[in-house]
Amino acid sequence: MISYQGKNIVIVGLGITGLSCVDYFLDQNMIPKVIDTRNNPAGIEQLDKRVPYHLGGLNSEWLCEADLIIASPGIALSTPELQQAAKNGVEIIGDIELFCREVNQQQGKKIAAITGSNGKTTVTTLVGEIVKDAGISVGVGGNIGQPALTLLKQQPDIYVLELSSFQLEATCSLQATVATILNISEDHMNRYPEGLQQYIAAKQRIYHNAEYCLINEDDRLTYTDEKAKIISFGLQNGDYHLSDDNQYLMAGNDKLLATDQLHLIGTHNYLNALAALAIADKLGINRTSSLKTVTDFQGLSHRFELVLEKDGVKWINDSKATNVGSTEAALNSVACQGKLYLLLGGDGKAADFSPLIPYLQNRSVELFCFGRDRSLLAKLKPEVTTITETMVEAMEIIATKVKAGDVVLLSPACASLDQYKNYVERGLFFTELAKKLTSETRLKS
Ligand code: UMA
Ligand code: ADP
Repeated sequence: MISYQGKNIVIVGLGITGLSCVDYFLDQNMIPKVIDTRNNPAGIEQLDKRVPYHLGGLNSEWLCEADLIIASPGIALSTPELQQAAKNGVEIIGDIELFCREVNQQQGKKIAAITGSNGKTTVTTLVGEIVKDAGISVGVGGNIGQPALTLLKQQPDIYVLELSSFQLEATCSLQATVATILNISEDHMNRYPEGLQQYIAAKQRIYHNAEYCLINEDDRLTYTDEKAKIISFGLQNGDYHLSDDNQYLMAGNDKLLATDQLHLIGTHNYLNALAALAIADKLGINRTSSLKTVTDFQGLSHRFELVLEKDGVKWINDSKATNVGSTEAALNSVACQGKLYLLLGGDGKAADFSPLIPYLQNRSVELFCFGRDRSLLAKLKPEVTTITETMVEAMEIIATKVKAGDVVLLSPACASLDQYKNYVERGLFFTELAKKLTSETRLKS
């Protein structure tokens, strides 16, 4: 373990990242200090009694006296108190940086590092499954919800990390075996006052010192000038691509898998499968084994998930569509013979929703907009929009209208936090409500 003995360490944020950092230092018999701007942060009950903490604001004195600050991803590095500490010469890093410094000391460990505006969790999970099924020990973590530092104790041969732009901003020692930016579209603009370019720059950090960079041939924003070995995936072009008719996943001229054999649905998911296969190849996984795992992979809940098909109506839960790009992917992939009832709503994080407009033209669609940004969303196609305060009100109306051939799609293009604990709660609520409302409709008829 790298030693931080004698250093005055301050951890900012007491969520799961902050707690994992506290554990990391306690394991070295070092007692860090902790700050959280919230009065009652999630991790306070689990915090070791020996650790001094400051809640309800940032303690500038502690920050400026620190030798090292570990900032959680939820706290912006542009926060004035952090900027002041940095000006005073205090080093500020994130948990992923602590993790990378440790792994760089270990011989023969491989890291697959995955970022992108959308598809990170799907690809990270799939690569993790591929490695595990090949009989190689694997640790899967990062933004996916398992803090990276907790993986060190397992000592796996391969680490598969989902990394957010927030985590990458505070990381400089990552040396991935293979690193990818799956795609880039606008997200988290409330954290990037300088705009998209600042968000892209954070994502691009993933390629630094990587052995292989996996780029998306169809998305120039994922390209890199790094002096690494470049591989690519894409729809028509790229080392890994789809056949002309989308019927096969291909590597060069080799047919890998027929897409109708996959449980994953939608073109975006075929691209995810290609990216996962490319990563697995560069990790040295046996191709036959990888293909079997991809074929068996069921996809993840709340991501373009068909949760109910009843009386000819499909109800799709895509609650994890928390930005415009993911809703575009859903609208691109949804097959609907009748009318599409699209539920949009929540906190748009200062996004520009207008890229959705072309997907709503020349299509039999009704929009239901709810939550904080409902009025902004309603501007997309006002003539066919109903505005409600909540998703429940919208679904109660939809349930009275749907006919065989129709699709009800929750793909909100927004974060859920204005009305729900998280996207999972929103997705479960949609699913339960769909089941309840369709059974009531049947009783009535
Ligand atoms: N917060 C404060 N004051 C503080 C510190 C945090 O108000 O002093 C707030 C943040 O603004 C945020 C919340 O507390 O709303 C949680 O922030 P955190 O940094 O404590 O979060 P953790 O619980 O440590 O979880 C973080 C990631 N959260 C964020 O990036 C906001 C988790 O990603 C990640 O799974 C976890 O570390 C493990 O690596 C979540 C996420 O929403 C799923 N990520 C964003 C996304 O995917 O779009 C980037
Ligand atoms: P992330 O971890 O980046 O948020 P997820 O795999 O959890 O990605 O998927 C989030 C949302 O993005 C879901 O709505 C999903 O259907 C959609 N999605 C998944 N893969 C892609 C992709 N390659 N391009 C665009 N949208 C995608």
